[in-house]
Amino acid sequence: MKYSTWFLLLNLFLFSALLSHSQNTSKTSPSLSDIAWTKPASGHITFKPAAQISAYLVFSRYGNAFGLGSSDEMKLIRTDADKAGILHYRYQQYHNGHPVDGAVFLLHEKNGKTVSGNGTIVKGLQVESDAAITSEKAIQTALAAVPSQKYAWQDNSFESMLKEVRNNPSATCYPVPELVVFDKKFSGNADQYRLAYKTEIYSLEPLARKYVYTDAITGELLHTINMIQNTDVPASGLTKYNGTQAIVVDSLNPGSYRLRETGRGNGIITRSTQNSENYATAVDIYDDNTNPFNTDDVAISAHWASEMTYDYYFNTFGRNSFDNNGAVLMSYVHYSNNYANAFWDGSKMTYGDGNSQYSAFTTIDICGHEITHAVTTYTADLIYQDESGALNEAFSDIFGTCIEFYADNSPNWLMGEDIGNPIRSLSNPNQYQNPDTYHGTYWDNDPYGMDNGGVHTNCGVGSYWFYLLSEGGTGTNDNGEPYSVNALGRSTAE
Ligand SMILES: [Ca+2]
Ligand SMILES: [Ca+2]
Ligand SMILES: [Ca+2]
Ligand SMILES: [Ca+2]
Ligand SMILES: [Zn+2]
Repeated sequence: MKYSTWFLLLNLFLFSALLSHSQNTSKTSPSLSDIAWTKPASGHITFKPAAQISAYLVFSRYGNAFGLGSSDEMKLIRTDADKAGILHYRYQQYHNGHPVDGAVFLLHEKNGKTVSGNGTIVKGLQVESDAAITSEKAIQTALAAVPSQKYAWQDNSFESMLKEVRNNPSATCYPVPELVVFDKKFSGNADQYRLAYKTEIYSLEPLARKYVYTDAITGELLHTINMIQNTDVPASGLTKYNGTQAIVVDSLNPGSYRLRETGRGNGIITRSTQNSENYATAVDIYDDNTNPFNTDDVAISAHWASEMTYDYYFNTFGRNSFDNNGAVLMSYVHYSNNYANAFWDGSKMTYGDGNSQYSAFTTIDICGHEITHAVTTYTADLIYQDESGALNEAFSDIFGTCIEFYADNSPNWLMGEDIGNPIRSLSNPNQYQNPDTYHGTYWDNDPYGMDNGGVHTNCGVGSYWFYLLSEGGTGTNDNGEPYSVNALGRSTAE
């Protein structure tokens, strides 16, 4: 064959390959680059203005281009509108009908056109569709992983309270394993994922709420995630932190008032577990007059802080409580004895009175921190582990501090200063052994698994980022790189 003929054939071959490829592109398998700019590393995409596609059509039309196979499905689980008129569609990836844990993708739409998207889609999954072990076996494994003197479903009063709160006579804390597609590192690499039972175990003694993952084929215990998001804060000091503040209470009759209100969202309720760990026997906080309402300074602090947190989110972002749907802000104070901590457990806030070293955990920055965990659960839903967990903690410190600036007449960039020694600093994380640089000094790899991958340490990086954005600053980071950031001001940064 002459060289020129060979060359011609090669060109024909290339051209026909190109043709068939372009046919694929336009008909059976459109490419994402037709409609959007992508940043594969971050999972962030920006839709081209010419795309003109509504969020509802993105996955049905471009599923292949996102790496979805015939066994995959993106299910819309939630839609939120924000003040800027942008609709946020939250999609959960399913594989063989099972949710892929952590694989959530958001599409943001304005005026009926998708403008951007971000999140995780696990491409090329090939995971079994059916379990080889029973859900009873998964429960046994999960119970062994979370030993307890008393599980929540073994406490009759707790169970009856749950039925009442849910308004559902069959509601129970008894675990119901759910089949999910899971990788304990949430890596996004398909070959790391397997079919697993995800079982929620709620223990009252000791207090624990955990997701336990069990391999649905081998029965092997894969992973546990601690779902109680707490502020491990050292504290000491005053029990009444902000002097006399305007609060709203519930008037039962002229001589009886209690720490409840219904004006903000669907309400704010602050109660006491009376130094027990039993929520079912919690009581309201009463006073026989309102001037002053002074029967329980610790509870009043939590109530006021909840009100200020509600107002901050509403006035700053137009957000109606943590779920943007008016969810009741329910706080329990005087939890247990010598309890130096506070936490959001997925539905309510709980505050301890502290111990010999620290005073009660109902300061404005700590209350704001805990309620922000609830906001995070309903928005970014950052997995409470490793770097996403550190961001979860950072956002709680950031907004806890913004709420302090909003409501407190002596605000600062420290966390927990009013319960004694501050526990963290946003302006100088190194001061409390937290990093200010990604993987920098004090970065915690949590080798012993004490803190979900160092979430309460590595949060310093995100917190310092927000501090610099707000206040500006110059210096050299732990990588030897100089930086100089102009202050945006806190109200612009938030
Ligand atoms: Ca209302
Ligand atoms: Ca009084
Ligand atoms: Ca303060
Ligand atoms: Ca503070
Ligand atoms: Zn926290």
